[in-house]
Amino acid sequence: MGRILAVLVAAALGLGVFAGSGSAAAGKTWTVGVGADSPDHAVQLLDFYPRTITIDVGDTITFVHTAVVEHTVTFLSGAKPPALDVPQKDGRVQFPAVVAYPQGGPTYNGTGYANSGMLVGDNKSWNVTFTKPGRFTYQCLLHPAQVGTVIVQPAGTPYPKTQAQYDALAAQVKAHSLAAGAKLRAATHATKSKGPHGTVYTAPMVGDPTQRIALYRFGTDTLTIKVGDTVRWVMKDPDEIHTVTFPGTGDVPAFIVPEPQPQGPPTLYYNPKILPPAGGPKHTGNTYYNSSIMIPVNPPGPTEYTLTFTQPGTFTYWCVVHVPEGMRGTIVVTP
Ligand SMILES: [Cu+2]
Repeated sequence: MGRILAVLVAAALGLGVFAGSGSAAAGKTWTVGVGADSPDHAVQLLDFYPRTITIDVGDTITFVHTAVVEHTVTFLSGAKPPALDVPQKDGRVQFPAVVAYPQGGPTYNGTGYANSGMLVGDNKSWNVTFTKPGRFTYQCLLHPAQVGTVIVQPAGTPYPKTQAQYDALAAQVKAHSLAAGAKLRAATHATKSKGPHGTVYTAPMVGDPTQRIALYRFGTDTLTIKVGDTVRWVMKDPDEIHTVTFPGTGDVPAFIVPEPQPQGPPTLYYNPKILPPAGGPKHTGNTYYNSSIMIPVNPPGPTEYTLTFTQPGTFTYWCVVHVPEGMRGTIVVTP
């Protein structure tokens, strides 16, 4: 008897007989993509797909990380975003846990702080169920112009779009933005000017926040110069941070150093090696040179870094923040 009942229940579920009763109360689950990039990761789209989604009370959104670079999905409910750097008494600078790790959820009613934590690597998705109607904005804490909106209608309100329609629109927006990013990349080069001693090359780090595009390259991937010439890197992207770091003969330093704790997740610190500038203004050989973190806003820091090359050779440098995305450049210094 029990077996027959089980078979009937399974058949009923398969036919959707119960749809509209028990399963509807659980709400529908939607998917929003977080970030996107070009296959070589040079063009980063700091966006959500779709950017605005309309759902009903009781529905859940699964935010799925769809890029390499870290993002967060963070509902601030009108509060200010937390600082990204917290100086400690011992001189180290912490990357705060409230940014790095999930907090709040799995429901959101329009108040309080609900954060996915950094979506990166294995931490690929975050679920939130919306319990109150309203219009709620959220952002990536690491890229403040990356903002999305969830419109929550009262339960049972017909949906304006299906997931398939959102996905199709998102694919169009993504393709358009990737094309714009490719154009920006093609148009971005180091420029030459005459200095008091040799040529000065200005290498721009750019993005287009109005189109939510960031370039994770240094303008000209391989720049060939002469001994005595100067390279000036200029950070112009208000929605990003970068470094210019020549590792020398060592490894590329980590940006964030985790410190294991007796309990819970590790505490995260900015690598003290990359915070201060290093090496001075003259590049005299294959040793460590570092710009420090270049940041135009929130709060503004250094936006320029200059090196005069005094020795021939081939020198590769990295942005230590964006190593997984291949943000590197090479200076070839000819005699
Ligand atoms: Cu970078």
